[in-house]
Amino acid sequence: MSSMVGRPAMVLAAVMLAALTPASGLRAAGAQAVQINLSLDRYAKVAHLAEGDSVGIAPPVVTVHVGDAIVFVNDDATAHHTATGLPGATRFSEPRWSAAALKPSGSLGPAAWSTGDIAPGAKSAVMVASTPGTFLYGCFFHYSAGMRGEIIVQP
Ligand SMILES: [Cu+2]
Repeated sequence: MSSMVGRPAMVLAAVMLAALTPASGLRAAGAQAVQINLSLDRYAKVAHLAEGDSVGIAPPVVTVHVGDAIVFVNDDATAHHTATGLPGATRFSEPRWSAAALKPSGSLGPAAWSTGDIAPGAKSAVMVASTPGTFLYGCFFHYSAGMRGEIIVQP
């Protein structure tokens, strides 16, 4: 630390460089690949979120940044799962999904999105976080069983 005190010009240069570097460039260098596991059997402990209870999703809440990649893994031996967005929802309530909700979207944000059907033991396609916000989602097949989760996307 004492060497930094003696070199204010270098510290200033480093701060200026950081400020000038485009945020997107920093994000690309540090983009995360986050995995979320799905199984009602393996993750049977109920999590009490502010938006309502969640079960079968581990972890039930993840925080990522715009541009990060999220992959959902079906850890069940027999059951099919999905991660399907609840557009505009701020609480877990009964969704009005049609079969169109199963259409894979490849990214997730405020509009309708879904991984589509994830077969037992399979992984979803990469879902890229597109927009900052808090996004609730659930399993198309097991929503009423409490299979619900939350993704917080930071800028
Ligand atoms: Cu499910």
